[in-house]
Amino acid sequence: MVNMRYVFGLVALAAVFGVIEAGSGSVNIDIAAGNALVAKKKPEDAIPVIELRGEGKPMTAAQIRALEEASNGGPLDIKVDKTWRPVKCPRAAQRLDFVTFHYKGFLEDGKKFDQTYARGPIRVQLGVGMVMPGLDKGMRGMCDTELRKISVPYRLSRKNKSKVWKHIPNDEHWLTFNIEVLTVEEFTLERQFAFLDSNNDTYLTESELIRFAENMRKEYGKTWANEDIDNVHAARYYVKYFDINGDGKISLDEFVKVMERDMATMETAKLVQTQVQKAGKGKKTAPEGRKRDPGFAWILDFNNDGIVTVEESDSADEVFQGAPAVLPVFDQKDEL
Ligand SMILES: [Ca+2]
Ligand SMILES: [Ca+2]
Repeated sequence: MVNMRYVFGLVALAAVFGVIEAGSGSVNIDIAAGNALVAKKKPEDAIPVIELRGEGKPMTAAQIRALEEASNGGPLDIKVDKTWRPVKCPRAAQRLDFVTFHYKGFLEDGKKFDQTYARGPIRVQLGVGMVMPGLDKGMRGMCDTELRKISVPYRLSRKNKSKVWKHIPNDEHWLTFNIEVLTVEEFTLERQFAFLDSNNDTYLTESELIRFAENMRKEYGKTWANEDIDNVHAARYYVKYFDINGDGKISLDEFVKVMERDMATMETAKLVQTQVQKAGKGKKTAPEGRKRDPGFAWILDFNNDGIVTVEESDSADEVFQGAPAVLPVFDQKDEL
């Protein structure tokens, strides 16, 4: 659904671009050609917006988006209105923190499409693809009990359909969320382990990891970037990656030890990268990809540099069919 007042505003904008011909009955969003036309036409040619309203087909949401982004000079970003902030903020939410929140969601015309107050709050981990990119970004820095109004443009509201997000409209140009954060839980390895240990028995098993992946997809629309990855293979690989004493399951101690080992390696990689960057005088040399996810997808970062490149992700379905290159072998004195 598209707010009509908004359409008129954009029609006026389109007229400025010179892309709408009065009476032609069609709307052509060819910005480059439009700019060429603007150069030739006199300013008054850009005015007949009112006559246009009744004519031609209404613009599609995609056409309006193209116009708006052209006038913006690039993709649109979220708008954040800090409605209310508590005086005390024990933890401002950062990437990987767990945030529990309520939302009321509104369409462009101000109509409420959904709210979570009746069915209970949502808990997500930030920065790992559990929530639409616009909200993930807009909730950074929020504190317990803080209120924000976050407006999310189309491109940043895309999310696979899932149980938790099933009420989010798919074709809305802008969505506005009134967010109320209940709690921000700082990222710790213990908390990450508990998040993966869904049956709360202090061990992670293959079947539990498979269920975790299934649950992420069904509930939050979160999937592997490489859809050829087989959850059974990935779970087997994951257990081998963490299982120090070889009993086929992962204890909290094992999890923490292997995570800390990897995080130390990542720190070193980052330091080296910084040195290289300095030596290269600002030349861009850092690997491109997604930041490493501390959940099931931790095992995707094969070279332990903290970034999951497209190559790493693309090769993962094959790699997971074998054994990890680095096995969790620690000093005998450290044996659990
Ligand atoms: Ca368990
Ligand atoms: Ca990597």
